Amino acid sequence: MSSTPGTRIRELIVTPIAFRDPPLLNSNGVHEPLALRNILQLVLEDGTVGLGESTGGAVRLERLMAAAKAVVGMDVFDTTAVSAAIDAALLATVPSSHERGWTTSAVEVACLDAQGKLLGRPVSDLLGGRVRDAVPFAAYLFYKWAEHPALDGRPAVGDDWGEALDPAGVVEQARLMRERYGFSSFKLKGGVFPPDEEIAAMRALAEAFPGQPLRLDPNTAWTVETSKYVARELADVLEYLEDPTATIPGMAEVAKDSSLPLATNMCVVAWEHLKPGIEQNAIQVLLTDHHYWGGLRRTRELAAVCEAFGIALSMHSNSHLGISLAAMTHVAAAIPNLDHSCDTHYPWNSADDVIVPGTLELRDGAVRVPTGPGLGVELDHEALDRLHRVYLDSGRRGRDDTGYMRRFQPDYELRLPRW
Ligand code: GKR
Ligand code: MG
Repeated sequence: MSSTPGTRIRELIVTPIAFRDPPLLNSNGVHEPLALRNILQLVLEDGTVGLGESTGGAVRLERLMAAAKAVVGMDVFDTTAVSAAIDAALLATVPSSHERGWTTSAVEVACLDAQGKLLGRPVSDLLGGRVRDAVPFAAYLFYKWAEHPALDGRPAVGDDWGEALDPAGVVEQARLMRERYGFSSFKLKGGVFPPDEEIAAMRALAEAFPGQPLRLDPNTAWTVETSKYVARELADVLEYLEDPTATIPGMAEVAKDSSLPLATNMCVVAWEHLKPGIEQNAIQVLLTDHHYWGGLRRTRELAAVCEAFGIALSMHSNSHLGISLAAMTHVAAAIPNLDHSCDTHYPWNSADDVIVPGTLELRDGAVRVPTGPGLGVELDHEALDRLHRVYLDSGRRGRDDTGYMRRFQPDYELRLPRW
């Protein structure tokens, strides 16, 4: 591809950061006090900067650094070649296409942000234009402790969400989520307590929020038989049940027995999983995630595949900040067949954002699609420097929910399925 002077990539700067995260429980343990992300600044020869955000940790950081070497001198509009160059650079050391996808995706988002800035158009326009002005999100509810307990001389760290360890606590958290952000659909992260307790929590939510969409995601904490049982019990309560059990064949077994749609962000996470997933009718809803499906354009293509095969679409999230939220919002705005509100961890982490406040706001359970050039968000350099220092000082280089849980419950074991 020929390139206009100035549109070639001069440098890709990757900055690892750490930000506060509450003690959220899941089937693997509990979130540590700091979550990790990598922030990308793709600098073009003319000085334009495209932003990206990806999961954190030393392993992903190293791959992004390899990508940074591979893309120098390439044209920012040539995203297919940019992704191919990164893929080729990682192939020998990263055999999984899903794993390579995390890296190519982050860089593609930064390219699209830069393209939008050069053209003076929002990223949603580069994806075919927005079909909605605001993107609906679900309240992402977690069982949680009231605070991170004191540890190794560090005092306890509380937050303003309180404890949620039973149905009443979950309903209270949902009320707070609705009060603060206006959410009208709710997802509970399950796989923490025995299934009957989580069934009771979902029933309590249904009673507290009649007619509002609800979903439950135990991250494969259950056997096929337990999953069938929960699916039967909650058939009239949930819009979908997410990853009750592991693997495509496991999910297919549950689906045979259930009228409740099954959703995943765990067993279909790469292009080669689509064929078996569809052939075995393992899933009825796919949670897309541009962070590993190859970026925003590939997510748009994935939506078309899902449309062709009658698979409904929702969106997955991990702990994240505003650059990711902006990217999620742009791509969700450009997908006609988005059937469910998207997931977001943003309320848990937004206090430590790296973007200048003002553009992105969760209001009435939705985020208005930014209309400024590119992603429409601006990097707060001071916040980035501060969170980078937090990362360096913390010594943390990966996520370990299980290890952290063991600090408080030494006999805690990671067992999947647990029930
Ligand atoms: O943050 O604890 C968490 C979630 O469990 C996250 O790790 C999952 O990737 O949100 C995710 C999901 O929907 O499975
Ligand atoms: Mg999930």
